Amino acid sequence: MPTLTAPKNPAVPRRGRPAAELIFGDFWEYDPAPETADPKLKPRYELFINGEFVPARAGKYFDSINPANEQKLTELALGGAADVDAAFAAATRAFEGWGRLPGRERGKFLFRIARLLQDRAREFAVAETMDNGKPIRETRDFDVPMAAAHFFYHGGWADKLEYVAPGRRLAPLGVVGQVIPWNFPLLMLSWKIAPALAAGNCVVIKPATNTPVTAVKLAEIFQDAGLPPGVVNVLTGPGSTGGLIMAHPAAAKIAFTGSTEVGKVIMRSVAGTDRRMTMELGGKAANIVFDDAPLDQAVEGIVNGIFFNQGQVCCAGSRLLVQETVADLVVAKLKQRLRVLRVGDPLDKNTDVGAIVSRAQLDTIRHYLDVGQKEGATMWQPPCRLPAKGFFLPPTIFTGVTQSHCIAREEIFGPVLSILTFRTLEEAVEKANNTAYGLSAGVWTDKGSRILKMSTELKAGVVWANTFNKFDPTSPFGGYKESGFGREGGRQGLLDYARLV
Ligand code: TAP
Repeated sequence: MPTLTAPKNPAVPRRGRPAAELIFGDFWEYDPAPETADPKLKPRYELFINGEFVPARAGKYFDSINPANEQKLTELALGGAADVDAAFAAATRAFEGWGRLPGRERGKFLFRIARLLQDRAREFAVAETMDNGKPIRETRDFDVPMAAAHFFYHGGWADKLEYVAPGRRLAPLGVVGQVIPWNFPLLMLSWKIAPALAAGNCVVIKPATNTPVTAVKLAEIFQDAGLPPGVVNVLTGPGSTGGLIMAHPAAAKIAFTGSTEVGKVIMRSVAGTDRRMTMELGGKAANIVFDDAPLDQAVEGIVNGIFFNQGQVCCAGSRLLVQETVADLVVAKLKQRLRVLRVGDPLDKNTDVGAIVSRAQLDTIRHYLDVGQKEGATMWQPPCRLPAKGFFLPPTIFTGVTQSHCIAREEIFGPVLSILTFRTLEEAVEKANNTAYGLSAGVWTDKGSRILKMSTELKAGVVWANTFNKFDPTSPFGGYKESGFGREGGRQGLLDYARLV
């Protein structure tokens, strides 16, 4: 039996005598609870072009690394210019048939893909966790089910497209070039592929170099679902391959999710062409807590907002704005909560915070930790034991942050929260909107009228009220300002993959 010792941590301020805190890690440890399903990884994956797995023309491969232990997971073909041309040629041929297929037939393929993904859900969850470093709890309960939900949802639309824009018909655009990032690899694939196929388009898509595994595994599902050859082509490879896809003359539309920096490069490369574009870019969301908010729930929302997926989330609540009257209390409660977050092996079912996706991303985040301290903000991390190998970082908060600090303005894309305060609603709006981005925001308050006022005033594509990071295929998602344009999900997302006739 473990012996109880005096609590080591400062108690949350209260009236009267401070209550003793129960900090789990001080008294006892969880037993390991590793997920053991087989991710069924092959030693090598080829490109998926015209319904077949084929080697890259140049015969080159690159490694995918497990960020939790720095070991090689598998190797993947490195697609180049000739492969991009072959993929677009296959997609253009496939469009002749797919674009004319009745919607109810296209829908059947989407439903089949969704069901096959559900059948292999555990295998995909483990593969995603090993490739990306995110906790198995998240891949199992969020990434994979949500990816299947996107295929189901869009399967349902495929034979009902006349209701997307009542009184008008929707026609597909043709071949769509798509490039996605590493933070939600499977989910971003489904956000991109499902609406494109439902509307009758064919696809050439590139996953990120850091996380290509679930893309090639999803291609196996396309084969098993009997998807006609060429309807979806998956090209693994570096950023330059993404550039070739975005600039390819056969692309009727391009859809990019990634950093604002690369989004700008792509937009410059296609300036002057008439292709349609969707850009889902970076963010620096304000999560705003008023003094009448249910504070314990708000603290859960703050934790979910910035430590979900190690903070590597475009819409992460990376700027916390707290009303001055409750700021000390919220920070104290937050610190208490962070002490019990479990950082470590992403395959352990009890892990809350897994590995950062790559050494390069870890270095970027650490750079921001230095910058924040040099700028004069106060950094705090809970005591935690990090694994000896792998790319891990404790959850981190900065207090004493001002609007001009880099850590309040730039997207860090890691488990780092910058905390600012405000006195009035007007000041909260002004500070929240004082950013180049406009992807998401959160509001915590007891008053419905204040929620309505804030959601009108905040310049963000999504405003969550008394919750954070809630997603649904029916709900359009996208940004303002440097967070991009176009929407994914819902009726609006379908309109971005079609012409109105
Ligand atoms: P990026 O570095 O921009 O990479 C995104 C994708 O673009 C990767 O597949 C990358 O390939 C590729 N790429 C790199 N250079 C390219 C070029 N010149 N032309 C075409 N493609 C190129 O972003 P990331 O680091 O993977 O992801 C993090 C960023 O994505 C964050 O800023 C985050 O906010 C944003 N994000 C936004 C959203 C939405 S919905 N707004 C969702 C998720 C993520 P390589 O991997 O091979 O470099």
